[in-house]
Amino acid sequence: MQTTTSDSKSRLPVAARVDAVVVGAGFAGLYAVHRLRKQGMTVLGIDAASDVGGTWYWNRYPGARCDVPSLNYSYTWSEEVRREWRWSEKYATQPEILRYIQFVADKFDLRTDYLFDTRVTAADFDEDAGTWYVKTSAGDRIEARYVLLATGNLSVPNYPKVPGLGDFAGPVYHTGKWPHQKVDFRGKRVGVIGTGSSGVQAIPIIAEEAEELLVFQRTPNFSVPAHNGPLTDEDHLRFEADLPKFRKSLENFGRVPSSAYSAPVPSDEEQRARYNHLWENGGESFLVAFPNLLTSQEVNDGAAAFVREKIRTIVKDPATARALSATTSPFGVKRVCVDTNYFATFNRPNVKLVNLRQEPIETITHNGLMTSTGRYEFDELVIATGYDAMTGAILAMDIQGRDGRKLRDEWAAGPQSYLGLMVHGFPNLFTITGPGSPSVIGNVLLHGEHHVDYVLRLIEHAAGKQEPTIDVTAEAQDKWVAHVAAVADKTLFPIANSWYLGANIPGKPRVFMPYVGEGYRTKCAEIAALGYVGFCFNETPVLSDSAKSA
Ligand code: NA7
Repeated sequence: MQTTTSDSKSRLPVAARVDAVVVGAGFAGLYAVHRLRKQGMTVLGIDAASDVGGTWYWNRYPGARCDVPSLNYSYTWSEEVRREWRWSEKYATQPEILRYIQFVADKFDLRTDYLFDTRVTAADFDEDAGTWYVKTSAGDRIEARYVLLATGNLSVPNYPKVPGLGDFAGPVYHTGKWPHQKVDFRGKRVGVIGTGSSGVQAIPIIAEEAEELLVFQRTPNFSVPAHNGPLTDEDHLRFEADLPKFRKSLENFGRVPSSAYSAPVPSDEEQRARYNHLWENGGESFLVAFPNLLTSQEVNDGAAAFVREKIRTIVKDPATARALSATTSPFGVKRVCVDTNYFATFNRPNVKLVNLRQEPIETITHNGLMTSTGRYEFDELVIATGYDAMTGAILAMDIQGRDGRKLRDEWAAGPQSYLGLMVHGFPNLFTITGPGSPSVIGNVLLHGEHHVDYVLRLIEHAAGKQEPTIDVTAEAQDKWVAHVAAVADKTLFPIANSWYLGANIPGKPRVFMPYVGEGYRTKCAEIAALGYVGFCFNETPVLSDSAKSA
């Protein structure tokens, strides 16, 4: 379907019928549009942003980078793109990643099938017609057989629930909704709330520019050095040669390998040597130092102690070093930050760490904030408090499936799904990298590609029927949800108050959402080989009691 990319405010509402609606113009959404079109279907993509990019459209804060190496964080589906694109650095910056996405969108002319500046507000399934009615903020009403939600796992900004936020007189920037024009911090006193990956990336850069930087930290995070650097043609060629091996490794990828449970506890010397080596190399591979790093408290304690020791050697003031050292959760079970000069930044005379565990924020004021024991003044405020992750963007839409069941009710006690891809009673609706799939664990871009490919195969399998519908059985869904929880429960992941569990959002059910087990792709392939067991094609599954677990 051809549309214009005009501003929603100045265009007339669209009423159209297409084969598929794709919500989101990030990596997964764009690939979905491309694949569906190639399959000969009419497609309409919809995104709230003014252009392609997804998370990389919004996250323009200083220092924003991907913490997965660029060569891995690239589409694998196009030989041409891989041949023509060169990454300049091991970990690409946000502007470079956005240029890459724009390059792909241009090359495959993907924007022509998108409505931008438009938010999907609701989707209702009409059982008789086998059709979804998708409604938008601009008054569009689109009929579609299939709906693919490629809404991203980290796309709904979370604002701190502190009084007085609206009273602050200066500019307030959320890292996940950063302005398009450069923010100039020169000569400014800046406050930053939040020290997750976004804060850890932004703080060193802001510190170089601002006159004074106050970092308000509630919980310190583990961070490992990136050791970023330029990429050469040889690096690209080497990666290209290793690509088949890399692809193969994805089949069995899982954050926690099955060998974790029988692996021995390595000796102290062995651990030290390995951690030293990985610290020198940099990056997330620190997380896979040993198969049982995320299952054995004893092994994990060694890694945590090693990182804390590194912090003590980098940060000169012992009290600040202590405050920056994570102690309340195991290493790696909250997303590990990958940084450039983060800890060393606290040696700068213009940077001060405020430990909110000792003095919680009481209120934001017109020129700063007050904690239980102090008053701090600053001119500009950066909020790096993360996202309503995994489910936030999906539940922001009012989605109604078979029998009038609302997704918000079905997920009231936590997300339910089969393979993190489909929800029982919501036929032809696909959650790309949805909760219950590996999604944010590892490389979300490649998990998105895999999901889109799988959806296309499901659609192909259903094709030929008059009014194809694809659903999943309640039994398959219940088993999968139990399996996702059981795998997580055997690890250290559920201990931490992380966004993986929704613990960062007050009132959100505490349920571990990503699939951390091994061999997700292999499982999906086996299910397909068995005739897509657990899915039902062109038949209404026996509907479970709606929202029975709420
Ligand atoms: P994160 O990882 O959720 O980090 C948010 C940070 O904000 C974290 O340090 C929080 O402390 C802090 N926070 C949240 N609410 C408050 C309040 N009310 N007061 C003080 N501090 C608060 O989000 P990011 O954007 O950094 O990273 C998200 C992901 O994006 C990242 O993992 C990468 O995958 C990319 P807390 O730990 O809750 O005490």
